[in-house]
Amino acid sequence: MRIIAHLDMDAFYAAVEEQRDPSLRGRPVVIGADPKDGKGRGVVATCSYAARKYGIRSAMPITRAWRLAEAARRRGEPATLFLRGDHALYRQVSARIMALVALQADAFEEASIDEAYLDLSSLPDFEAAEASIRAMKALIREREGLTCSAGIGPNKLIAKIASDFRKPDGLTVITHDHVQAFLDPLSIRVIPGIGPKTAAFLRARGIATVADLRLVDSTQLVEWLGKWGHDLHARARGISESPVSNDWERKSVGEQETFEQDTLDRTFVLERARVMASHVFERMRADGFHGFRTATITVRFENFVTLSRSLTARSVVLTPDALIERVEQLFAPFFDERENPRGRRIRLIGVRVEKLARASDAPAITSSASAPRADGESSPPTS
Ligand code: TTP
Ligand code: CA
Repeated sequence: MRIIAHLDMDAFYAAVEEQRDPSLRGRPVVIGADPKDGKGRGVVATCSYAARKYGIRSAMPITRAWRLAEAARRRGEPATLFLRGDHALYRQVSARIMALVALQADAFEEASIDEAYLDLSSLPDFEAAEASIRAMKALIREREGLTCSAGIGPNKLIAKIASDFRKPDGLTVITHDHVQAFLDPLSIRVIPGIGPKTAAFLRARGIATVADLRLVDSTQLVEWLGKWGHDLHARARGISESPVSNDWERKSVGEQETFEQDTLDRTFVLERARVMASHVFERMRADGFHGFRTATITVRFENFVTLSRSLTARSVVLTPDALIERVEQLFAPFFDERENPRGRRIRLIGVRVEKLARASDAPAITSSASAPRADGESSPPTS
């Protein structure tokens, strides 16, 4: 039987800012784009729990966050501080915490800048695991002045859902025989992989909780959702076999940029895309990878419809120029009727590399590209 823990830092970027400047503590703090007195562009990266009380959330347009903050201020509540964010600092703090935590586990997996899985299966029981995680939380608080929320369960799926169950500074332990009782009353949204669209689809069919989902048989789920239906059938039962991987590889390196003004100026957009591609390639190298196989671009139009397109090479791509070439090829259709028949202006672009390779991984040398894979998702307006 396995014992797996998931740690997730609380309001990570905002908490790091509060730690750097204690006068911010307890105040509404938003990290993200410049709100420019309500005329800013871009989104909220994260915000402190005090700002969440105003309804502000990650990924919300910064203009909306600004309006919520203004409304709160007019009600006489504390004013909100908007910060651009210091990603180099967040990465440093993250690296220190990860190093601290990795030492304590049989296997360790860095899942994102502020989340990690730990395999604690060599401990005698869940009580010992709970004591170990409590000690880890105290250590992180002592060394970095930061709190995190943790979940312990028989697999990664349950550990992850449990860490989100009580936030901030929570610790939730779900032993094997309590998995179903824990999951059943929860919203289907707690299951990783169920986003707003799948949730709406399922709710329209009367499926709102994990208990509801568990009653749907797998052929029905597969009919509705394709192969992912199988996986979902297992997840509704709290089943997940995926290992905590010791030799963790970050799955992608990417960046995106919201333009000051929506534009269809091809020269401008492609120049930004080239700069972004070079930067992404450099960061990938700095992270210890020598190449990638998949290049992905994202385009968000003025009406917020967002499309992604990618190219996967059969062998590892090793040069920044080869990335730039792919990025140009992927963006080209967005300036004509192929991907942009209505001539919509572009609001945001992104560049990402995936299927990353370390020098020891791959025998491959060059770059024969396969056909573009249309894996983009159109999303409805978000504001
Ligand atoms: P999260 O763990 O999703 O959020 P959080 O740590 O701020 O808050 P919580 O207490 O709910 O866990 O993300 C971790 C960091 O990643 C977050 O501090 C900022 C960054 N981030 C973005 O830049 N954009 C986003 O849309 C999200 C969700 C996070
Ligand atoms: Ca977090």
